Amino acid sequence: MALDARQVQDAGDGAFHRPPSRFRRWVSSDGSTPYPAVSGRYHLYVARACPWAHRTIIGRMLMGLEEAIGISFVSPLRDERGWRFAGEGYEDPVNGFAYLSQAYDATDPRYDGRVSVPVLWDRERGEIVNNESADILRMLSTAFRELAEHPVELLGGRDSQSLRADIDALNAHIYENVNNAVYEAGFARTQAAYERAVAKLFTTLDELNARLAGRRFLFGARPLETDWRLFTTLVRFDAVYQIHFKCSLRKLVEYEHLWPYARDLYQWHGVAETVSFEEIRAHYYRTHPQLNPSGLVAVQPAADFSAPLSAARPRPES
Ligand SMILES: N[C@@H](CCC(=O)N[C@@H](CS)C(=O)NCC(=O)O)C(=O)O
Repeated sequence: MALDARQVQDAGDGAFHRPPSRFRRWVSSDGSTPYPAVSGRYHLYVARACPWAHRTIIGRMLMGLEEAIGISFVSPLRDERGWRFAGEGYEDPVNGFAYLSQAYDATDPRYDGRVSVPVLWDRERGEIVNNESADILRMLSTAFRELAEHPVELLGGRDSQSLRADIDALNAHIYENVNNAVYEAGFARTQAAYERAVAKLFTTLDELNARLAGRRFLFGARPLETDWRLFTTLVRFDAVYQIHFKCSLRKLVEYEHLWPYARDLYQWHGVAETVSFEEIRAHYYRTHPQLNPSGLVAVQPAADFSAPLSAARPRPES
């Protein structure tokens, strides 16, 4: 499939290289950019299947930005023209687009890069503001804060500059060794590139597991941005990455601390409703024919994200 061939960027080393996102403009609350944070002006285009888009779905929900920022879902299955609004819950009421590529064309007709989710769309200017999930998640908890119905602190507190640096550093570490490493394992073209990706992935999961022995979340008692960025990979791990991307050394459920931690996040108020295992499994198993030519969808693993947490890890307060 052409799109996947493009996604698997091979620099000659058999390794998967994710191209950088192209639209990186910022919404602001202080007039410092041409994109002021205004209720009703921006719209999110997302796929429930996608771990990057999932970050933004969670961020919008946690902050209570559902009224301020609209959302549309693309179908889990991309066709030869990419992400599609195929009807039956997958519609674009804002622009009536049939394909997400129309949003990219409207923004820059010469754009020839990947048509990826998530996309933050500006209804007023009729263009994409940003298509990088890390930026969008950060904007949701900062620039959009004043529009949020129940804002939560995802960066550890306004005055905490040193914590902000730690968050950025751990985000980068987890991106390189977990979020993107599963793709590097899945799309590697050589045994060596695959094994390198798997090695760094599990070294890092082991490290994170140890870190969580002493604390409920990565930075303490409350989940921050980094926890949610890790969560969207963990929640897909056993259902997809462990099988489809051959991240086979261990399963999430085998980790003493990571598994209850992932359940804790899943059971956090409102989060389970953002997870669609159906769409996740349908998307991965049926969208990469080079990895799964039969298109058969692996059944959902029995381990239950809703299973009660032990008293040592109490259920989150509502
Ligand atoms: N760096 C981007 C990556 C987004 C991304 O790769 N999304 C995937 C879905 S999981 C996609 O839309 N791929 C379409 C393609 O590669 O053509 C971000 O974090 O927003």
